[in-house]
Amino acid sequence: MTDARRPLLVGALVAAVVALVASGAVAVGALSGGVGPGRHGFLAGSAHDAPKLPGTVVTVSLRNMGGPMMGGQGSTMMGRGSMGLIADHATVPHGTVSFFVTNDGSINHEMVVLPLADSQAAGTRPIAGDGRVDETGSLGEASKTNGEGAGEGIVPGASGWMTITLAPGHYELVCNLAGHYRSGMFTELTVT
Ligand SMILES: [Cu+2]
Repeated sequence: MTDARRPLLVGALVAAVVALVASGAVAVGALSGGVGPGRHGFLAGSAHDAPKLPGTVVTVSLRNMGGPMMGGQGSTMMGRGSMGLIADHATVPHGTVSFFVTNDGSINHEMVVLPLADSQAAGTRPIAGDGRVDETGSLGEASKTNGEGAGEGIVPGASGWMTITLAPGHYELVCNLAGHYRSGMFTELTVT
């Protein structure tokens, strides 16, 4: 270690102490103040802000190992791999279908609806060199944080949603971020 770095270290130490004191003050304030106006902010953007969605609503949970939903349940909560895409419906009637998709993991995820041939099983799509599957024929996706439709991905703890019209048939719900399909982020949806 050189002498030149010492002032930096001292500075960092002072900053850390200041931060500690500041956080302590906040904690004390929260304890004595009870429910303050800032409290509600913790829920902003969470599933509690679910919009009213038309048609049959399919609720989807996106998960990965290490996410908050993992607590003690092990891989049974996850599906088939270290990541999972869990829907509360395996079958829905044809017509208007809405998806309310919550990221219960610790990294960004998304949900894309792809057609599934009768002869094809979910999870068997070829995976390209970039770790993703072909999205040809996609019927739509929920990949916007706290919003509808396509976006840059749903951040941990947030939700995205979309509404589409589905004809009878088989579909696959996937997360197509690099490597996520391979890790288990797919499930089949049958439309009757
Ligand atoms: Cu994912």
